[in-house]
Amino acid sequence: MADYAYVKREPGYDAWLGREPIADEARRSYVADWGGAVVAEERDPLVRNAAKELEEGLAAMLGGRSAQADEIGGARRIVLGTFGGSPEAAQPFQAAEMAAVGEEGFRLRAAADGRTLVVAGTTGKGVLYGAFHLLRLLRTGARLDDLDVFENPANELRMINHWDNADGSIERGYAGRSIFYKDNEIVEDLSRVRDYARLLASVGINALSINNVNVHRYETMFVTERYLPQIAKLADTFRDYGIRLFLSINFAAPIEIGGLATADPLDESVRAWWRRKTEEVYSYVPDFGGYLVKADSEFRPGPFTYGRDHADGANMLAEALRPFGGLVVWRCFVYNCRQDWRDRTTDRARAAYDHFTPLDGRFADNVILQVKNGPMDFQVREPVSPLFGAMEKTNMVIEFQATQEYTGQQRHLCYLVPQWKEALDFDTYAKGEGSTVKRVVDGSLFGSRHGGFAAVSNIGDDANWTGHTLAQANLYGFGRLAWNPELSAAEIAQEWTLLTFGSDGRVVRTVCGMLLDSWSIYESYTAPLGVGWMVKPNHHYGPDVDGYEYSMWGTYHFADCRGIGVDRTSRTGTGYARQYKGPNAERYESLADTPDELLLFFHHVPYTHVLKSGKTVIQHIYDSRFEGAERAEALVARWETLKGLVDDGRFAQVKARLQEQAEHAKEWRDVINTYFWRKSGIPDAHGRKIY
Ligand code: GCV
Repeated sequence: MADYAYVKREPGYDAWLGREPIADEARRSYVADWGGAVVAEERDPLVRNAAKELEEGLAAMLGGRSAQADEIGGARRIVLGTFGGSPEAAQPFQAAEMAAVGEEGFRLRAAADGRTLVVAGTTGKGVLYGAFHLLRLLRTGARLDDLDVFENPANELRMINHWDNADGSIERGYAGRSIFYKDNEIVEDLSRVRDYARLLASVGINALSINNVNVHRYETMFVTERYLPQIAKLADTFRDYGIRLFLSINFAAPIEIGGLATADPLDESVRAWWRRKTEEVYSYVPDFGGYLVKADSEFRPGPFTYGRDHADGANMLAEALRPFGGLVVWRCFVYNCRQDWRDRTTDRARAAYDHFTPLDGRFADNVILQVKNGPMDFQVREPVSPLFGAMEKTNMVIEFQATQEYTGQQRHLCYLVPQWKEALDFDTYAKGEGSTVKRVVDGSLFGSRHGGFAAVSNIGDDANWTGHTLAQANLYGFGRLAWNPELSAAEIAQEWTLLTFGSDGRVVRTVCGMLLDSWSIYESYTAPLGVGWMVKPNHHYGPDVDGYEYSMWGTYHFADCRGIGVDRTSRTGTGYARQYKGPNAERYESLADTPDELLLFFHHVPYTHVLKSGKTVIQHIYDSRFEGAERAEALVARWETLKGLVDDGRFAQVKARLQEQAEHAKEWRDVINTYFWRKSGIPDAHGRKIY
């Protein structure tokens, strides 16, 4: 793991909490005027951290001076506090205004005296979020004179899932090694972990699972004395920033470390074991969040071994956690990963719905099902999982993948917020029009007790956290969206760019433009029309059209000399399209109505099939690969216009990644085009070079 003192000085380390002074002089003096002093009288550690963040953030914006009134000379003050603990913070608000602020919400207001800016919340956590919001406003140029902001988060759970292993490796990690572990121990120096907690809190993340959902030998022992004292220290660090710690557990732990002969969730000795373990965990971490569980999925143990179902398994853990207010986050990524590719009746896309919908109503109220955004596995394009909207009596969290396993592994630029927005805005029609996914997971559609967002982390110990500097925008965007799913992808891109690179108009326009184009660029040179995969097996980087075609993983495209795609209609295919409700089912059942970008996910068509765009499928395959590779190349040129406007370190880092992307996009173009030309025998209408 890189040395903390060293990485801290590296470009990109501060990410969107950058330390650069505000460049514009008029703005700087305006901020200085308002930021004369930061006043916080409560002892609550979160209020203290809020004040510290504001003080340090202001000092940085103003050029490194300490933000004390006499030194900066500002006439006004910023007052922070809770309504209950600080009369001065409560003063500008009516009772009803205070009552409307939830546990994690905040209000910012320029008080009538014209001298005080108030950051107030019901709890210290709200004050902390308010302070970070104010810092964001200060950096992004907001007027403060009439400031009046009121926010509550839309979602209860705003969670990051780490796939970090105790040996320091990270499953699907593309930004170095784990910041938590080395050689099967938890690191002693938590300075970097603390900086991470600050970054997460600044975008409203309030929950974190710290180990891989594939729980191996050492991580199985995380619920024992061997690790709990160190885990408690991690939890302390995160607690100061309002983040609750969760652990991924091994369903077979009662056997592997408990000396029992079974892990049957209905066996009383197994239940008692989990109750005892859980009590022990809470004795070290009193506000422990709960367990994240991958069970009966990709060779992980689970209740199926004992003839039990997912509700039996989840409810056993829920029972152990209930006395302490803990949650079970139970993943729905369950499918047959030992499928015979010759078997055309089994469809992996159907699996989660088929497994879980019969269990609706059986899960305890402190169980939340965690459902990947799509039915397969974080492809660049998938339909939205039909599980959303299909379980009225079950709590649900949506799972996104910030780590770019299938979207360029942080070597390619792929800003995922637009993809996530599409999933969140998707109408499930579960209770008629307007039954969007975001309303399923925020709990408002079915009145669920719990819900929210989770994302698989994209950070590691690389100095800039995410490998590709611009991939920081995905972590930032996830947090912002989990807090407020109504923000647009463009607004989030703009905020992130302003905070990360400053306010130069050319930088902001160029970086935002690149971010917003990047998903479509990545999609266009990789797998066509929603078919997915076509990647090299195991590591999933780079093109291999048949890499998974004759494997056991259930991810096929069925290309032959005549056509391509998976028939998922109910009339002639797997019937997956019928898992959707009303107009969605009709749309996907119909070849004519399925949108082009998902065509091959739902239908097997000849290469000569004409798309809504007017092109044939084969011509679309060729055109989009050629265009995608060109657009990837153009990203390099777009970035180069920022030379001298972005610091040299980050400029060079991003440029190198974009150049690699441009080269690799050509590889994608040529492999895909050659494959389909050879399969179909149909030449490119424009006679371009295909090998
Ligand atoms: C953590 C995909 C990834 C696996 C991952 C799995 C999951 O299959 O390739 O690395 O395992 O998803 O989400 O559990």
